[in-house]
Amino acid sequence: MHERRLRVKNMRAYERRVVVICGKIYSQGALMSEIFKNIPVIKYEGAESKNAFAFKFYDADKVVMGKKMSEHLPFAMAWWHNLCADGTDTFGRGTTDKSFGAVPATMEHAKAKVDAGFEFMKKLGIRYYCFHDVDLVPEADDIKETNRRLDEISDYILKKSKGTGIKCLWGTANMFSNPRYKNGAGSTNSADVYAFAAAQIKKALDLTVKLGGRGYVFWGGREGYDTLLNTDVAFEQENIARLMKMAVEYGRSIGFKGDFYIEPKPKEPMKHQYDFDAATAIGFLRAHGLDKDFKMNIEANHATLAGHTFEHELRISAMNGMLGSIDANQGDYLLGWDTDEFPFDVYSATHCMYEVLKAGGLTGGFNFDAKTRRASNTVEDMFLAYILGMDTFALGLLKAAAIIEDGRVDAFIKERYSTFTDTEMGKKILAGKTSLKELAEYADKLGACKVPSSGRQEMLESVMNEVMFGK
Ligand code: XLS
Ligand code: CA
Ligand code: CA
Repeated sequence: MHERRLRVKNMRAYERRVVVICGKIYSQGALMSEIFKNIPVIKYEGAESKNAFAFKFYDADKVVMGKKMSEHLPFAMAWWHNLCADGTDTFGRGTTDKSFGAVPATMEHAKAKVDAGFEFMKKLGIRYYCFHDVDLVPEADDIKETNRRLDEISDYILKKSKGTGIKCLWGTANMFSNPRYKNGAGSTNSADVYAFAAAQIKKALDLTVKLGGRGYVFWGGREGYDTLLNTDVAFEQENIARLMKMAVEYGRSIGFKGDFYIEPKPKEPMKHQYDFDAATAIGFLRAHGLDKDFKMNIEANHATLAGHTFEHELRISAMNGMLGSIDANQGDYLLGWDTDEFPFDVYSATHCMYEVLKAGGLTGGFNFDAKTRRASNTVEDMFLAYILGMDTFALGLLKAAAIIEDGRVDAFIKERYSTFTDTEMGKKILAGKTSLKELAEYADKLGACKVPSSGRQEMLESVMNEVMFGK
């Protein structure tokens, strides 16, 4: 690589060094000037606006069902997709420049990402971010050096966040990219790798607490297996539970009061992942006595990969008291993998917000675990993508509130089960005060059983359309 160093006068107040690599200019040393110069602060202008750089539906202070939109929707920026991902895919290298004027894979670059991230969040009115340890700094060969870098960058983030109100939503350790995790982290066959995973979790928890995080995520991308011919599933699952227990113990000992989350996903990168879906993860947590400290972080795209709807996963979590946080994205029904697209499906967002409203809100928030398409490769696209996602969920919130206020769906569901709530025998069943013998005698007396009432699915879907699109 041809590298030429020179010094130039900073256009602003002080001198900074720049490095030219392959004809591109990168700065060295912290540059405090505006990074997204052509992007304004994004404001709410309403549905009539044709300004691409304005919210049409996300009106932070608007009160919906007694709470401001910004409180219903604690949005978070995903450090990895927004500040690190450059459009690289299996077939080609990056299309998007995320250097932010610094030499990639240096601490200057790490700081430039912080500068870019905070400017980005401030311009969009986003109050939270989520991170993996290695999104923040380049990982060194020696973990002690990585940890030193993490201390330096977290000091810088804290300084940067002063007076902004911007905080961490959740942190996590990346236990899937480094080759040492090829056989898993908690589920690895190597005790040394297990120790490295523990060390990363410990540090990521320290960072989460330092940065005011509400939650800590376990996404088990490599916790699973490809073939039973080389795998002891029971052994691996117990080791994962041991690691989680140690994480809870350590987290509580350093004052972490938030929730731990499991983020279920059925596959990718492993063929079979242990946290297949919410029901599987909840069963695992209960079996290992972890259910008091853990909740779910439900990702829309993971739900559909598991063959469920987003709202199904939310409902299963909520009814078990374990709906913690949401990774708000969407997949593509024609592609069978995790595409992490920015959400535009208002039906899905409405179903999601219906579940969230019914559950009384989230203890976590809405992290946009989403990336712009490879072809959408400009800084403008980064903003346009978040405007789309935030507007989609704002619309979802408005429509879900309208469905609840309309009342027809709730009334229908109540009526649908009324043979249990309004008849003698139904009440006895619910109270657990009957037996197979008594029920059999009751059935005998009935002789023939009536077919139950219509499910009226089409009528209810019409109600949804009417509430969503009617005046
Ligand atoms: C990957 C996951 C991951 C988690 C955090 O599919 O979505 O990004 O959210 O490790
Ligand atoms: Ca995903
Ligand atoms: Ca995710």
